[in-house]
Amino acid sequence: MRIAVLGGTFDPIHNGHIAAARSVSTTFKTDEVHFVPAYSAPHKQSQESVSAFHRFAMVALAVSNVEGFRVSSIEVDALEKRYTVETLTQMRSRMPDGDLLFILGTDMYLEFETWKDYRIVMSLAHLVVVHRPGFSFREDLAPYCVLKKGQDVTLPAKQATPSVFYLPFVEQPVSSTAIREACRRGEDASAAVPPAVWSYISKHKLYS
Ligand code: DND
Repeated sequence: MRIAVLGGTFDPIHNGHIAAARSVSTTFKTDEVHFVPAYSAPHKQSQESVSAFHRFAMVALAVSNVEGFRVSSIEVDALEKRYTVETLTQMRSRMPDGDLLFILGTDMYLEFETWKDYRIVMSLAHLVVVHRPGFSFREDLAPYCVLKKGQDVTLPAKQATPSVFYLPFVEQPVSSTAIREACRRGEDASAAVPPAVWSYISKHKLYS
């Protein structure tokens, strides 16, 4: 079993998240991609704009008709802040032998050594860093492998040494912040999110 995990605040989930997950899924031939909405993001001082309930619901709507994509309640069920190291430890205990990959954008990788027990995170899962426009890939943290689109990838058999893969070909300029701001201005941001998510945002007037 090979599972890729995309953790996020998803406030809201958008087409950039979906496209990044698709690229990882295709490149690594994953069996499943698990989207893990945070109950409360560990690194953000301010509160999320909308509740974990709404953010979870939007992720569920976005992935429900995509083969191999799942939404995981592992963090929202905790009803408190969860660190990625805790989430991956829990996932690893349920799947001791499979391949676990953790997806993050270049923006998050830039501050990765500030994450709780980041070295342990790297021993629990292969890191897959996807390019996020405006944020360069850092080369100083760990050995890494830059992948080309369509390249065949062999994962190291054991997690003895941390492995970091970089996908430079993901090119999605969309952001949750821009979507929230557009909604606040009363603009149409429907092109940036899956249709079911836009209907949900509109129905519940989430960011207006
Ligand atoms: P975000 O708040 O950045 O999520 O959180 C990302 C994950 O990092 C969550 O699972 C957090 O729990 C975890 N984290 C952060 C800090 C500290 C710790 C853990 C810790 O354990 O100490 P967003 O919803 O904003 O984004 C989700 C992911 O998608 C991120 O990795 C982001 O970089 C990426 N992304 C894009 N990638 C490519 N193109 C785009 C993207 N927009 C977001 N346009």
